[in-house]
Amino acid sequence: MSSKRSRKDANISEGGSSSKRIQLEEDNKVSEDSFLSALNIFILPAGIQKARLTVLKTQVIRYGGRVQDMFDSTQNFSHIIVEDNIDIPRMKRILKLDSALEFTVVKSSWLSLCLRNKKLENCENYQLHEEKKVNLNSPKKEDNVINPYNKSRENASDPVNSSDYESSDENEQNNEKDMTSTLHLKSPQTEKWICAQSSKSPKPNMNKHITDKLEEMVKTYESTNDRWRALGYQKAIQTLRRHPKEISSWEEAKSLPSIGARLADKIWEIAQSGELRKLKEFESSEELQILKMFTNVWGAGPHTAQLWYQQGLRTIADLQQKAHLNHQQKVGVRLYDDFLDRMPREEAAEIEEVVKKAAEGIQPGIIAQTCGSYRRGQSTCGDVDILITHPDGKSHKNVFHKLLANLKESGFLTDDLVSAEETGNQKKYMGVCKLPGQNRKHRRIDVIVVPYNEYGCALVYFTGSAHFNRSLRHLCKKQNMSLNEHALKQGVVRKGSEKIHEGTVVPTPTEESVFKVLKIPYRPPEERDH
Ligand code: DCP
Ligand code: CA
Repeated sequence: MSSKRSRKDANISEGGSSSKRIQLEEDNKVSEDSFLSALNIFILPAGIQKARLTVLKTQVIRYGGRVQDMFDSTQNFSHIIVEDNIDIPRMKRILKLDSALEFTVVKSSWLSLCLRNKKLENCENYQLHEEKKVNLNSPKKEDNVINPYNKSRENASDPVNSSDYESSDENEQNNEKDMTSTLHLKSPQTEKWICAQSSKSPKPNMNKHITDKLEEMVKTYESTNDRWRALGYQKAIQTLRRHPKEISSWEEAKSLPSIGARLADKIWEIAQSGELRKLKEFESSEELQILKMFTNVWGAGPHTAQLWYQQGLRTIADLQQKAHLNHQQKVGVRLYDDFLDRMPREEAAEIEEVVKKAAEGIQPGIIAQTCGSYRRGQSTCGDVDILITHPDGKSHKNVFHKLLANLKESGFLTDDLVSAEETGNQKKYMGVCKLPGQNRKHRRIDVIVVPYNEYGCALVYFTGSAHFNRSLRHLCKKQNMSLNEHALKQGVVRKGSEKIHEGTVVPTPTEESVFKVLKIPYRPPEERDH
């Protein structure tokens, strides 16, 4: 599964280092109208009244801040906002966070205070802290250190990282159960897991005429921020893709996992008539079409789209002329058409070649490998994700800045979206490139530099697909392990969704070793295209 076009979740976490405070000047200007411009927040809806939530979100955006619609633990949030009575364990349970907290969590009354006083107030007295062993050596995280690389990647579309945020625990558990059901086929044995299976199904999708229409429904619900409907449809699509025969009755649809009566109605309607009235309705709604278009601007999510719509903006030209755009949105608007266009894989190969050559010129022996949909063998790619490392374990460190400087000087890199994002020992650049010559389009490019001892896990992660990765992570949980782009750990102890022991790193020098430790058969990249 490929994530939404060129825009993706923040793949690498953490923020706040001083080296990052070189963001484009534009982002740092704080006028009265944008006193919240340093905020990139996520508001946990649990316990907050819907109307108040809407007001908070709208006001934060109104004053230059960013509000992420979905929680993704890999994002660089400046703050997580919670209702005043929510404590950290409850927040972590709702968000299914099981590692130590890396975010500044603040009570919602702090946000109200800022909005009331029209200034960014100190949040110290409103901050929630996790109870943990005191480590006298660890520096205290400053409250108001804001990561200037808050990227407004509002369109995070990883449903498993999202949550219904319903306030009852029962709902939380149901959601977890529900989501897991799409990741394995209702069996604890590892061979039944999505990640243990080849995406090259022996049979083609017998219900493509149905899943194509349902995909359109997902896109619409994503653009209106209706994540749970989008997720419901996604699960049904997965089920239908695997169904060995064409659906021939309502009952047949209804009998399948993740398909309830209402979805069965829709599926049966398409099966019978080839059409879906609801989709037609959506397609004829000017508002929905415009929201969809606005959420396709890089750096804009459903809330920004809604705000623009409420401001009376209707076209991309309107955005260009009248909207208050941040730097990334300006690039997204200017290159709107180019970014929407998936490039042929041959072009991705040419882009890889340019980067590879430049990297080798800086550091002989360097490895530059394009991952993502390209490595999975897809014929078109939304962007190019290039992973860079060096087998000597240290020379990769010299490459990041020099490489980007070279590629900018040659005119290959035309725009920065995120100049440098660091997590642990990994560094990531997100930007725009253009191959030399006539009639070339601007293309989205990510360059990620990783140390060699993290290369195996980084390769697995950045090769994806995102759905495959989610399945891997769930399988890890079942085996008391954890996996991210840095490392595979075993002996992880979880209490509920909380990690009470981080576990120990298992050396995984290659992708094969990751599969081996997880006790699933190795799948080459083209079989991970789930
Ligand atoms: N990734 C992930 N979870 C996400 C987003 C990304 O695990 N929510 C990983 C898996 C993806 C890889 O990062 O394959 C690259 O992300 P892309 O968004 O570039 O996705 P693809 O390359 O798979 O698709 P596209 O062709 O649309 O770029
Ligand atoms: Ca990609």
